[in-house]
Amino acid sequence: MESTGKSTFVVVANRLPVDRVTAADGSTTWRRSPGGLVTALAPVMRAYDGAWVGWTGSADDAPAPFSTDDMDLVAVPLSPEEINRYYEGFSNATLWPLYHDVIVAPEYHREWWDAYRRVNERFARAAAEVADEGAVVFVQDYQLQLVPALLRQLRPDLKIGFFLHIPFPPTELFAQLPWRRQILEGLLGADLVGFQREGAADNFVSLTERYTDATAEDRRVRTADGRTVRARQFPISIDVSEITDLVSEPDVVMRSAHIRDEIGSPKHVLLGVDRLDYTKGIGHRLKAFGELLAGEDITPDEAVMVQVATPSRERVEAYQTLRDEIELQVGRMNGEYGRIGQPAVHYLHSSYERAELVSLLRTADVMVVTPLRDGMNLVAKEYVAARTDLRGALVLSEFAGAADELGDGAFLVNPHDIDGLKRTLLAAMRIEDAEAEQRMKQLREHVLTHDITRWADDFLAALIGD
Ligand code: ADQ
Repeated sequence: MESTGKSTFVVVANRLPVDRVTAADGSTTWRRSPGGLVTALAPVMRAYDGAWVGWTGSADDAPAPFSTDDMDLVAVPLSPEEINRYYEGFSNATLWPLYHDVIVAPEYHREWWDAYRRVNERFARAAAEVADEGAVVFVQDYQLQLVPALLRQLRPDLKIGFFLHIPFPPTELFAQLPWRRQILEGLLGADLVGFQREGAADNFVSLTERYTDATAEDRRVRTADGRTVRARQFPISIDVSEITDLVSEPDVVMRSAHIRDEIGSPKHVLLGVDRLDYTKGIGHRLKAFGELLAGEDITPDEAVMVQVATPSRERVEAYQTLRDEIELQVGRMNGEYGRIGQPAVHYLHSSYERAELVSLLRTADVMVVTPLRDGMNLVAKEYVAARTDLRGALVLSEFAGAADELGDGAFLVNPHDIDGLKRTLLAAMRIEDAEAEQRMKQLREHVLTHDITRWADDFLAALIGD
């Protein structure tokens, strides 16, 4: 359907919340993509005649604005060179590693920065065109950190919020960035800047004092031109009802029992579900599990690991290297400890339907979430939501944002400490039913009362109500 007019609520994100579906006759339609953000914002979209500004995911793709699911969609085109420099380059090979503790060395290239700036300007112009007088604009994530200030220049009448889904690094790391002042000034164009963790908001505030002309008191930054910008944590969450609805489906219950059978009904099923990303600590968890098998703390009959590694950013070099490393590690472990029809690690490099993913979560006795750094980690929360049976144990890295909220019920670990990780995995495997139930109750109490809708409501109330 064609659209549109002006909108009083505008979301700006790298990707549009839809995927193109091509029918047999070549005609195309759009299907809402899965994901918490669009689910959370859909009711706000409907209520306020909302628009979403973003890229379709294909090069040089610029369909005219259109409507679907009560949302006006405004496509921002990217050329193949921009995809390479702005998206794969500056976003995913400069900012992503820099903001995740430099696990991989960030690359600094001036032509990537130029593309980042140009693309951010294009997103800001598109948002400025679609926003009604006095509209609320909600900008998402690290790919678009310049948009708040660029948009404010074009449209000082707007109320602008920004949310960063990934960590915000401390001074010692952020200071490396040749364009640190420009990024901070970009963010300071917002009225409210949201982070996953309190520490990230603190990092941002002290960095603005150090590298811009702003001054700060508590979490309020006073800009050189006299505006106040607030910074605060808004820990993101999941669509709890999506998971609990799936869990209650007979197919999912049956599938979960099947999966356990298919992997040889071991006493303990350990599960990891991650994008194949070097931030997720997949290698560390495999190493710890391998050493447990090597030391005969557990046998391959007793414990099996399932590792889902979703293909991700496959054109970025560090991701190609990581894939080789992980697959080598899995191959070695299976060569060493597996038997015919009975690998020690079931490694699945694939994307899955939600029902299959939830079936896996229900099968896992121990969910192993060991990122070296993670903004939040939704998989940890999805596991908790899936355990309506109050069983299972969550091993969670203290470097995931989720540790702030789930630290009491989860087994917290430092994934760099391989001995600690081994001890924790064993403790989680050997947990008594009563303790598992008590921990899971505690975890569920938090996750069920803090879902994605609450996150969106909290952020927008703080933005609009100031
Ligand atoms: P991600 O780094 O992608 O997100 P995460 O928070 O775990 O990480 O979200 C991944 C999502 O993808 C989950 O909903 C998960 O169920 C789904 N998923 C994973 N593997 C899948 C597969 N094989 N098939 C289908 N679905 C799969 C970034 C930040 C995080 C932050 C989120 C939200 O890096 O720290 O929590 O954004 O802000």
